[in-house]
Amino acid sequence: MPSKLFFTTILALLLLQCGTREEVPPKTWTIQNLKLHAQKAQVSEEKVRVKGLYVDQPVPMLLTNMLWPRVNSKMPDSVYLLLDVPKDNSEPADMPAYGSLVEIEGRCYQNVSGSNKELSIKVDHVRAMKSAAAQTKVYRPGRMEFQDFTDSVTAIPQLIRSQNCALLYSGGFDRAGAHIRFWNNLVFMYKTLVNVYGYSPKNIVVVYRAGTPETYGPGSIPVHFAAHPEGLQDAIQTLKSRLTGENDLLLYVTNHGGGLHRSIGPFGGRPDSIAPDEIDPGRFDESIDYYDFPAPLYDDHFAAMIGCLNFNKLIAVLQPCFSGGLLHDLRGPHRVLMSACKEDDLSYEHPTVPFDIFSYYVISALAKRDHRGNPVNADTDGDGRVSMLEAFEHARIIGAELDYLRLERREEPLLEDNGDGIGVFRPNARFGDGVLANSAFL
Ligand SMILES: [Ca+2]
Ligand SMILES: [Ca+2]
Ligand SMILES: [Ca+2]
Ligand SMILES: [Ca+2]
Repeated sequence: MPSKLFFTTILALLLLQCGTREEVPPKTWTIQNLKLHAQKAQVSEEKVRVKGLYVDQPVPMLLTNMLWPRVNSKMPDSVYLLLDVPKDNSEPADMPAYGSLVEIEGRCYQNVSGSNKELSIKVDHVRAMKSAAAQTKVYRPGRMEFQDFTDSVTAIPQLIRSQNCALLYSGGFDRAGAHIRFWNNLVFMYKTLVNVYGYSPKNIVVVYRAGTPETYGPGSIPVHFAAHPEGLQDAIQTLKSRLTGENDLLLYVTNHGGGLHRSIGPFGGRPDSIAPDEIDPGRFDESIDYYDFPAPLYDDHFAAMIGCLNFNKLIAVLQPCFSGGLLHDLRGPHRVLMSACKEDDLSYEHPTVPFDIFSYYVISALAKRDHRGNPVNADTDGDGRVSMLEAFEHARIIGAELDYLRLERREEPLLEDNGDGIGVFRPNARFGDGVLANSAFL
């Protein structure tokens, strides 16, 4: 009898304990602390609560700050947390608005995606921290907005086909970093080259993410190679066979870039220790991201690859953060190089359309229309053609007018074409940087 009483007591205690455990709410974490915790301990189906800003693009995530998805530099690991949203809960009506502050409850787990070890939350509950009405409306980048652009461009006659070549590149780092705007930028540039300037599709090499095109929207373009070292090398080999020394090469890079930020410090990139060539005060090599690959592409290697190509003239439009630092590496005669920002600074997404600011205005100027087909006239000298100098000036002036996110300092595009590797913010057609760009056309 005493033993029966003993077991009953133990059973009651166990049940009580289990019941109590069930009722203990999961610990509330910040994104940063949960990431630190996951680095130290193995997390597996651990129940957690996390607060953050919710976004659903390019994949569902919590963020510490809405600036991160806007800049063209890889997000630090501590500022975002991937979310697994259950299918039956993924209807827009059930999910919070883009950019709103939420508390997520769910179970965290780690998996390996490409070269990255990712921490994700399987979402059980989402609670908005403010009512929908109280939320500040945040611009959510869309996927279909360039549909009108593709419809508005008509193919030009076979008669005036261009012999020029192009390399269009975007890596994106990983699925959390590969923004929709990178693809939109590529599509806008590709359509402009083919439909407005008569580039032959066989002379345009597209290197993008894992090597396959996005499937959304009717504006799809071919993708030839994956954005990893072998893919880029294959792209260079292809261009070698297309370039004769008499045709031009357009190089367009839209992506994340790394370098030395003037106030934040290192942000990717690397100290210029291997074959030193840098002249900036920080002596830093800039980098461009691949997709799902552990190391980035450094400017020295990129410049060497471009340098082995036999083009008549190189026209480069460089969108990544720190892209001003690529100008010195890529310098040379017969080269018009333009960057979205300075060597020590970030470049940004456009605040109201799903493109990057600098790229959007350069491409619109060249296309003579925006992505919706509205006419754009950047031909300031009225000769009926848009020179690379006119396209740069159009982007520089309109970009400067955008008081984007009330940033203390906006991005400052640079143009370099006199071969000294130093870009200027105000080029001109008569002397120094700008002379070559004034006579350079697609
Ligand atoms: Ca370098
Ligand atoms: Ca550099
Ligand atoms: Ca003109
Ligand atoms: Ca210069």
